[in-house]
Amino acid sequence: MFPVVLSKTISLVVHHNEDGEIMSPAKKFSLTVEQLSFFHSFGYLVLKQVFSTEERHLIDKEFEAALARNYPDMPFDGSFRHYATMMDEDTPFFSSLLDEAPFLPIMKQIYGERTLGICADGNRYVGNSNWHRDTANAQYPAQGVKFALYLQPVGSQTGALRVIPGSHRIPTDDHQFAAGVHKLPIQDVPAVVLDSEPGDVVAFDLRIWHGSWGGKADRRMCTVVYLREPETPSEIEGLLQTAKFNAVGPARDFRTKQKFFYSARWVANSGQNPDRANWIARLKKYGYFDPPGLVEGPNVSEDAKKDLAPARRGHE
Ligand SMILES: O=C(O)CCC(=O)C(=O)O
Repeated sequence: MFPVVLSKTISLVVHHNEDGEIMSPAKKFSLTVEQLSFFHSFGYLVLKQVFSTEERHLIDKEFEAALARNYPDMPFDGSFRHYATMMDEDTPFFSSLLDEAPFLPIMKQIYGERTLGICADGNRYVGNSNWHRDTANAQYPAQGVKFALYLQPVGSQTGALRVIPGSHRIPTDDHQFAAGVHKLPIQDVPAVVLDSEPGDVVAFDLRIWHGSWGGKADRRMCTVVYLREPETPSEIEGLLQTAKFNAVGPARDFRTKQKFFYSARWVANSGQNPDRANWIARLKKYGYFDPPGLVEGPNVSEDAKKDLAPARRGHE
């Protein structure tokens, strides 16, 4: 494992707690040259204690609210994964993590102006996650980075993320490698286990081979996801595939009450966040928001659902 202590500076962004009190200033982080080089070569980083105790409590509370909103009639019983986007007014602190520090400054180091903020969400997992890549299983893989926050301690026997270092660089069409990974029990694939404590963040390239083993029902994890702006026709296709998946995947695979991925409010960007405005303008240009169901509005058509392959992700 490669634990990382980030260099911290103070940002100007101020957050309020549930009582409206000003919280300690949000911390702004930047990666060192060595950390950036490690990320590019090996495809992951563990960022230790990014969030304070107060921030962690706020995240826990917003997580509860978001998940409860999406399953009003189906309390979590461990039979399937629960999922909720966390980008709206009921999760103000977590929503801000997509638009602001600590993740956005790091992303600007990794992708520069090609960074596109895509989503923030919460998950209640059930059991193991089979080995998979988040985008590179698709014909046209999008490139991106996921920041994962495990809300409980996780280790090698209790559902910590495990990654095959450097595997984000393996070509999509290397089917022999994929077959080799899938032949072995999850825990026997040579990999690095990324132990994590509440407050830590595990960052990984979406193309890296990853999975988890030994987790019990209700392993709680939030993510913040960015993509790299596409340049070539096949990269544009990768972005559009992601849009199509996001449009119907959560409702279909995780039976969420919410039948859209982005609220009308998120897309309206009423807080006038300049970075979000910029992402939305660029995403619109590619037709990212076009699939029915992606943005709050008329119901998703059955045709749009049928168009999609089954869940791309390797977990329930
Ligand atoms: O924690 C897990 O079980 C897997 C997480 C994962 O695969 C993901 O977020 O892409």
